Amino acid sequence: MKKIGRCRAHTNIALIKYWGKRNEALFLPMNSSLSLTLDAFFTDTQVKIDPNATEDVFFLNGKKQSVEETQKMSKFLDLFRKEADIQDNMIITSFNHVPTAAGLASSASAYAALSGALNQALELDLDTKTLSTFARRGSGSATRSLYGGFVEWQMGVENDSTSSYAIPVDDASWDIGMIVIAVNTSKKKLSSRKGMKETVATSPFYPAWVNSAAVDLKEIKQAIKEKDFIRLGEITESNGMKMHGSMLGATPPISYWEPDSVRAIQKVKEIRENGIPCYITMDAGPNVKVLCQQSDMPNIMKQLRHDFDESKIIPSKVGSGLTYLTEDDWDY
Ligand code: 2P0
Repeated sequence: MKKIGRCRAHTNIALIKYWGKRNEALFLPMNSSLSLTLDAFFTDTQVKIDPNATEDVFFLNGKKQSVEETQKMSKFLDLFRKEADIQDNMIITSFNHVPTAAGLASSASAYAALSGALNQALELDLDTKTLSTFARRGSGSATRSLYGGFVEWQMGVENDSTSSYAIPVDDASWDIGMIVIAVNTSKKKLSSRKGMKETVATSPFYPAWVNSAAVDLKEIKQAIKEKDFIRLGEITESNGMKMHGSMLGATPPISYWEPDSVRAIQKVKEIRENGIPCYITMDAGPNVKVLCQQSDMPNIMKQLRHDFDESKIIPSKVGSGLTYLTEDDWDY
């Protein structure tokens, strides 16, 4: 056994959203989703297998994590221990490179990087597709962070855990970019996990959301194939809004929006009406992400700066898939 593994994974933003599980224990989603991996936000993780350690230890950004956080992590590590048929404890050291001002959840890049580092440390040699089924069980969205560019997370069949994995769709190397407008970066009051569960259980719009997401996925894949940016943007914006619509139908209603989210949406619409194609999407938080062409980014950012503080506008190029790091790369 190698004993040490190190890996980098980038975060991703869904263009066709995942919002609800059909099997909570196995993190099997209600619908397939599709995302764009972002270069600007990533997690580096090192796994050290330590047969002498009496418990798992988890450091995040140089800080030892609480018993509660570590136990959550240990449950995930158990999946890999079982696969490798070992019982050793592990020291996990993780660094998140998500600008604190970005307000982006890091669970996607975190569980993807951890999965890669475990694969290496335990010498499991799992292929990326199989590894994505492991990452999925840390956080659903992590499934998609194993690949770069546009990535599909296939919902799979019934309760078969091995059938729900990520596949690369396109490397998105055709003038694609994203700008994050960070509206509010404090921790959200309602977690995605709870928010999606309540939406599935109580929203009468939920079945319509699931049906619509399937149609959107088919169409967005066609738009990607044809490199049709306008169509890509239109479907992205529409799909995100429909997800938020399904939440509004929950009892009690769920909304992650804030006044500045609406202000950002209106601004993006205005920029679009002035002739630059750009489209919004939002996740389980108030921040607004703008899908655009990379060549238009300087112009869009200039216009956004009229209404939003410069520190709140964060551009990103398209990100790559998992990168295994050497000892030399690990300069923490
Ligand atoms: C997504 N989100 O597709 C959707 C859109 C938020 C809105 O995946 O319970 O942290 O760990 O599987 O992946 C956020 O939820 O939830 C998310 P769990 P996750 O990106």
